[in-house]
Amino acid sequence: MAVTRTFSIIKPDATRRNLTGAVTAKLEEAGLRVVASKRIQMTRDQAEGFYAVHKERPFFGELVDFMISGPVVVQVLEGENAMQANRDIMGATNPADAAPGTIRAEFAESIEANSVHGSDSDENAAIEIAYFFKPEEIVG
Ligand code: RTP
Ligand code: MG
Repeated sequence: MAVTRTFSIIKPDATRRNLTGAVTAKLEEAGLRVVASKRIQMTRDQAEGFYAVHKERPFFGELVDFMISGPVVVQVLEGENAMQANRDIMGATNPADAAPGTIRAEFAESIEANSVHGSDSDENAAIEIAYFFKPEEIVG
């Protein structure tokens, strides 16, 4: 299997509860390596641009409000089949459906305040990484 990169966000519900380290530990235990990381306060424009794909969904406005409600930690993760490995350790979008041991099962508060984002394809991973990081900020 190829070593690839994916993009992760530790969402405001997790930073608010001081779970940045706990979430990152789960990612590392799953074999992923953090090769870039920064804590930022997203602007409304930045969040709307990031979630543009969800613009027509009924939860778009609430999602943007939530994502700018506090700091987030944006990260680039590297590992074997990183996108899928990250999706697996994140668990299902709704924590009620998330498998035991996953980040969302252990930490998420609700379907919206679900602690983490992870890219859903290698193609989107590349787009999302470039949205937040310059190449020289990523050190593999
Ligand atoms: P993510 O993009 O954050 O990694 O999560 P995902 O792929 O599992 O979920 P997606 O369908 O892409 O939805 C993006 C985020 O929108 C919020 N959401 N709220 N109120 C709702 O019904 C609802 N559904 C989704 C969640 O924060 C979800 O992660
Ligand atoms: Mg998604």
